Amino acid sequence: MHSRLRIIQGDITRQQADAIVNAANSSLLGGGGVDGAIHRAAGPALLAECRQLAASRGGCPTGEAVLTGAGNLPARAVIHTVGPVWRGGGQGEAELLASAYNNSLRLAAEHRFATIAFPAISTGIYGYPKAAAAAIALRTISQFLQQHDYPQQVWLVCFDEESYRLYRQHSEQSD
Ligand code: AR6
Repeated sequence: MHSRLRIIQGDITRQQADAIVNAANSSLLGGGGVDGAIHRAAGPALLAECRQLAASRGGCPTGEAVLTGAGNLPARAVIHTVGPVWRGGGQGEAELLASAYNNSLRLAAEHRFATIAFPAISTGIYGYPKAAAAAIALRTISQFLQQHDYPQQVWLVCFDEESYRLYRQHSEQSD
């Protein structure tokens, strides 16, 4: 695993990173899971900004990412990305999941963010198998870090025990 990548267990809304990533949906108007938790913790300023973005650019397509402020969160910014809904694996899900990570990292690099925290995108409500998603997350982030100086550190924040275990397993395999 890349030395600038960390696997941690916890709640992403509590992370003091320059940016935390939200596993959003294309409407950008909020939802359940980590999206709901981020909006609850950030407060109405974040939703107002998301509404503006949704109106001005019609939301965010799957695999892409957009940046907003962070309202009341300890982070400075939120990068909203949209992972794919799992439909059996034959609908470009792996490429779209890798794009969600890459486009989020690209925004962080453009803004010279030192630290960025990711949840396990698509592995909750969107149903992506957790082991396959963990392998893609680790591989995509490691490749990006090899080619870029920013972000300096990436934190993979696991909310559930299973994601934490899978990330650790996959990271040991790729060492
Ligand atoms: N901190 C870190 N990770 C979390 C947190 C948290 N506070 N809460 C949940 N997770 P999900 P998706 C983990 O369902 O699958 C929303 O309605 C969770 O354990 O949040 O990409 C959006 O609006 C899981 O491992 O996102 C979309 O409609 C991971 O975050 C849809 O859900 C992702 O689970 C997106 O679904």
